[in-house]
Parts: sequence; C-alpha cells; structure tokens
Amino acid sequence: MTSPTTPLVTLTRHGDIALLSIANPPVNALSQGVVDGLAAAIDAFEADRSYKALLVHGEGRTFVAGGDINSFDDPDFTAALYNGTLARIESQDRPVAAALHGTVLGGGLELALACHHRVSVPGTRFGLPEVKLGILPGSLGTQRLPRLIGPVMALDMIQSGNPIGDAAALKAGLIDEVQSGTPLEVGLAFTQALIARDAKPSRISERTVAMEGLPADFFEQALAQAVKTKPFYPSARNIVLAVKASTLPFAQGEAEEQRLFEALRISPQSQAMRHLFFAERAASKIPGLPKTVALRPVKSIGILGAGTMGGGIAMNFANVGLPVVLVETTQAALDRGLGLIRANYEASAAKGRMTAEQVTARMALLTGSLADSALAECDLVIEAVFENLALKKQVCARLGAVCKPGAIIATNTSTLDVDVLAAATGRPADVVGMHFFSPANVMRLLEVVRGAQTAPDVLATVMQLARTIKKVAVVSGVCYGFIGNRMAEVYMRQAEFLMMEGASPAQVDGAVEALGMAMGPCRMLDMAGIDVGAKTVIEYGKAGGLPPDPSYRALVQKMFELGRFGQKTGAGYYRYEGRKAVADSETVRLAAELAAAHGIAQRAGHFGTPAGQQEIVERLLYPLINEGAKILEEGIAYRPGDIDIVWTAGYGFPDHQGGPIWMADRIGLATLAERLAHCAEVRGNAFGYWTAAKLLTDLAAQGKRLSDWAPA
Ligand code: 3H9
Repeated sequence: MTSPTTPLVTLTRHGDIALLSIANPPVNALSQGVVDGLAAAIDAFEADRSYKALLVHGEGRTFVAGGDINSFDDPDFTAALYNGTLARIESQDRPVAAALHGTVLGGGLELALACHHRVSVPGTRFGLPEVKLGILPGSLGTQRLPRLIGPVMALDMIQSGNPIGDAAALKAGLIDEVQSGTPLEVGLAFTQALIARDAKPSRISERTVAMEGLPADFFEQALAQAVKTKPFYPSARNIVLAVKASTLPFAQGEAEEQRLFEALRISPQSQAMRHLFFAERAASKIPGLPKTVALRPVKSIGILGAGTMGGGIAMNFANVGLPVVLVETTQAALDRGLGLIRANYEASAAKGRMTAEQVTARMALLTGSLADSALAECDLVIEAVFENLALKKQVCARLGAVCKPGAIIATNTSTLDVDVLAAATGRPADVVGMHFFSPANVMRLLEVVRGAQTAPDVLATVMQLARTIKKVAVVSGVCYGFIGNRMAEVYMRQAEFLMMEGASPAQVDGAVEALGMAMGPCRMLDMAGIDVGAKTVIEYGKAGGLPPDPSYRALVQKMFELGRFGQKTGAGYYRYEGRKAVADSETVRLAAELAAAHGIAQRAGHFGTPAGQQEIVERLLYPLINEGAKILEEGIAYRPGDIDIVWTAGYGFPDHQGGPIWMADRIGLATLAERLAHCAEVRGNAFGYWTAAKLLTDLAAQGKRLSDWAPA
C-alpha cells in the first residue's frame, strides 16, 4: 500500500515499517519537490500510529547526494524550510532509520543525521562537500556531525569536503552498521531489528559536543589557520565559526549556521564555484554526438616517448589498472623514464599516499621497449615526443603503419595542427589530440582535440577514458594552441612586454597572484620549462603564425639561447634556490637590453604602484579573455563554460573567480571593450594585439554576457 505522497517521495507499508522512498534521478538531489514530498510523507507517517518505525531510503544508484545545487540561485531559497522537515524527522517518537548507499553527500548526509539510526551497504561514501561549492553544510551538518563524531574529525570532513568510506564511517560512529545486500533489504532488516529490540529514538541534536582533551583555543587556532591558508575563500572562515557554534545550545547553533550559510550562498565566490560545477559536467557532453555511439574497447595503452610527459601520462593509466607499454629510442632514455615513474610512486608511498605493494603493482603494469612493434597490439597509442612538427609528423606516420586497425592514435601536441598530424598517419579518422598538462599525473585537465576527420566513436571513447583516469576533459577544435595555450600565448606575450617595459617578474606574477592565480606567468613558465615555451614560439614562427613584430616574446627566446630553462637549470625568469624562486637581476638586465634593442620605453618605477599593478592585471587578463571570445566566435570551444574549465583545471586560474569568461562578465563586457580600446590607443595596435573580438563588442553593445552566449 502506498500513501498519497508525491511522485518524488512515496510512503509504502512493509509490515510494521513505513518505507519512505526518494526517487529523484539521477542523484536524488533535494529539490523543493523532494522536500515537499518528505513533509507529506512525514504527515502520513504521523497520521498512522500502526507503524512501528520509519525507514528512509533512496531509489536508484544512490541515497541523496545533496541539496539541489540549481536551487541555490533562487532568490527565495532558504535552508530553513528543509531544516524544519529535518527537525520533524528527528522529533519522531518511533525509531527512524536511514538505509544508505552510493554517495551520501551534503544535504543527503544531513538527512541521514536527522534520522535516529543509520545502516549502510559496503562501498558507500559519506561526505559534506559543500566547501567545494564555496558554501558550508546549511542543513545542520555543522551542528549534528560534531555532536556525533567529535569536532576534530567533523571539522576535517567539512573543511576538506572529501568523503570517507564505510569502514571509516563505522569506526567514527557516523553509521551504526554495515551490512551486505541491497540497500532496501539491509534497511528493512536493520529497522526490523530496531523494532524487535524496542530501540528508542537517538537524537543527535540532544547530544553535546565532546571538547575534552582539546586546547581551550581549539577553534581560534583553526580559524587563524583557515584565514591564513585559504585567504580567498570566505567559506573556510565561516566553516570554523559554524562548527564552533555547535558547542552552543542546538537552536542557537542552528541560527548561526543559517546566517553563515546564507552569507556564503550569495557570495561571488560560491556563485563562481557553482558555475564551475555545472560547467564541468556540461563539458563532457559533445553536441551532435549521440549517447548511443558504441565505444572502442581500450584495454591496453602504448606511449611513444618516455620523457617527463610520456611518463606522467603513463601513470594515469597504471593508476587505474591499465597496462602501458612505453617506447623509446635508447635503453638509457627508457631506463630514465621508468626510473622517474618509480621515483614518483615511491615519493607518494613515502608520504603515505600509497602502499609499497601498490607501487609494485603499478610498476608491474608498465613495460618498456625500443621497438615500435611493441605498440602493434595496443588499443590506444599516444605520441609524446618533442614539440616539433617534422618529428611529430614522422612519428605519426610510423604509428599509422604499426598500430592495429581500430586502434586510436592520439597526439599529445600542445600547439601543433592536429589535422596535419592526422593526415601523416594515413588514417585520420583514428586520430585525436589528447593534450595532457604538466605534471600529467597531477593536473586534472585533458584537452581533447577533435580533428576535422576524427571519428565520433574515437571522440566518445577518449571522453569516457578521461573519466576513467579521473581527468576533466574539454573538447577543442583545431587551432594554434587549442583553447588553453592559445589564450596563454597572449597572456605570456603581454607578460614579456611588461618586463621589457621594466616590470619585474615578481611584480608581474604578484599582480595576478593577488587575485588568487596559483602562479603568475613567469613562475608558471619557469616550472613548465622556458625551453618548452621558447620552442613552441619558434615552431609557430616557422609555421608563419607570428606577427611581424621583432620584439615578439624576445625575452623567452633570449633566455632559451642562454640556457636559462627555468627551474630545471636553476635560472629562468627567476633564480632558484632549491625550489624557491628568488629575484634575479640578470632577468631585469636582459629585459632592459632587449627593450633598448627594440625601442621599447622603460617605466620601471610605475609597476610598483597601485596603478601599475592594475595595469599589469588588465594587460595580462583582458587580452586573454578577448582571445577566449575569439575562440568562441570561431567555434573552437563548444561553450563559454568549457573555457572556464580549461583555465581552472589546467592553468591554476582561481575557481573562486569562476574562470576567465565568468570573470569577464563580472568585470563587464563594456568595460573590457573600453579598456582594450584604451590600450590600443596608448600602446599602439600595429599588430592587432588590442583589437577586440567582434563577439565581445557585439555582446557589450547589447548589454549581454559572454557566459550566456551560445552559437546560433
Ligand atoms: C548541499 O547539499 C547543501 C546542503 O548542506 C544544504 C541544502 C539545503 N544538485 O556528477 P555526475 C547532477 S550542496 C543538482 O555527472 P557522477 C549533475 O549536474 C550539495 N544536480 O555523476 C549531473 O547532471 P547532468 C552537496 C546534481 O556519477 C548529474 O546529476 N552535494 C547534484 O559522476 C550526474 O552527476 C554535492 O556537492 C546536486 N547536488 O557523480 C554533490 N549532484 O546529467 C555533488 C549531481 O544534467 N555531486 N547533480 O549533467 C557530485 O559530487 C556527483 O554528482 C556525484 C555523482 C558524486 C553525486
């Protein structure tokens, strides 16, 4: 028998048990409809005293994975409504149990904490990931969790946002039992046992937080740490304050949590991070590609080139249990490559991130060879040789000949024309770009470059594979540098002009790092390698892509000539003491020398002033955004959010700024257009560096936003 509830929430009789089922696919998010359904189901339960217990359960692949993130933009949104429903669940005088499976996250965990007893099936994950959206748990997670598992672990879970598994949850007392079976069977048996032993409701809100053994200034210390380490995230501070409030009477703590939650919900940081949540999911969808396209099986990987990049790429696959064969030209290069991978794994093991057995198991998946024939049976082969068109074309021709029919051939080029490389294989439909970011085993971004002839199943297979290796994949069309490096090029170009005009690397980097950028352009290139950067500029010049400007990226080319390759040679834009970057007067001297040679006026004193810092920000970021607008206009990126994902996942662009396109809309397109025009006037525009994209000026004139733009 089903009581009259809503389509999203039903109440069904199972003997003495009232089964409350939530069915809001795909993740049972707590939309307003679900919250209304919960209230109606509780009404029905309260009205029928013949039930001896209530069991809360989620249908489908998971229990509730959180509040509905879409609803947070609603101006009328308030956590209070949901909290009232949770209070009603907890206040029941008959036992209320939760049967948990899948990902019990955010508002889902908060729902489970309002229940009196909790059971899960093995493999369930529990977490409060709100911090990743720039908010805090707003439905009493900050109040109930510390009361249940103690403030130290609760604070850690809420600050990190990382979920824990069932074993850790059981140990901490977050759940009462773990039982094998379907969630429904397990939940019903658990609830039946509660009835049989006449279990009383156990209400977390009635407990107090165990502060014994903690320093008296525990929360003050945590607050100082949060403010110091996460200066750009108001959520870090508010989380500590909310958890601290759990030591107050429950109602007071609730009011404090709501106040702190609401301030974050409407903050620009959280709006930016919520935008990225949906942008990341949208990026995996390829317009015009049917979901039904059959994927090519990928069970073995080949990588040509065992340098830093090839090795890092290989680790991604070994990490998920896929065998990889690495091919090199000499035994020494192969040994060096495999040795570097082992050293990387061993460093992780030393930090306790993996066991010695895992290191052995992963290394066992990696083999080396000096012969292309070792790649013949691989399902996917990625070339990761130096960024040189002639070399890559030659390598692609070899792969076209050696790879078995149906194998996918991928190039890890960061700037070169994928269509030219695809043609060199003689089987362009099998070819795709897989542009990993350095360090390839760490950076989340994978740019998937769709060539003119890339087969739909190749594209779909690589997008799925990206998920398997835990990358966020964004599709780019073919152009110089694709989405990311094409935009980075204009950013680096301005960084160099600024230095020739007298700004120090620290002033250039400092201006954007003050906005939250993980690294400014100079530190970034020193890390990636000046040689790598210079070679791409040189290659681009050979291909006729550079403007006829003799001062174009003159500094990087000069440093390359001098062997200043960045961190790896101990000097680049900076000098390195170990990994520490220190100012190097030689860079300033070189920049001044080049400025003199190219007739560029120096204004060194200006860049230390607030106006100078603002100029650096505008000159670095506005052309970068402008290039993003061109990329949209040309159809290189499918959607504005894709560009934001490329920059936040691949270039250390701050997530709390939402990515360059999101940022552009906050600055205002009219302001951007006006500032670009101003730079064109003041700096001259002989090479079109300041010419605004038509899309940008058109949208600015219409008072529209770039983020909302979609191709006609
Ligand atoms: C919260 O709970 C606040 C509370 O404290 C207070 C409340 C009052 N809402 O990721 P997937 C969609 S904050 C709306 O590809 P997976 C997602 O957009 C929330 N939609 O699947 C996608 O839609 P589409 C705290 C959501 O299997 C589809 O579901 N919770 C939500 O790789 C599939 O998603 C979180 O932050 C949501 N909460 O991973 C958890 N969640 O198909 C956020 C998902 O149209 N979610 N969608 O693109 C996740 O981490 C992952 O989605 C999850 C599944 C691990 C659950």
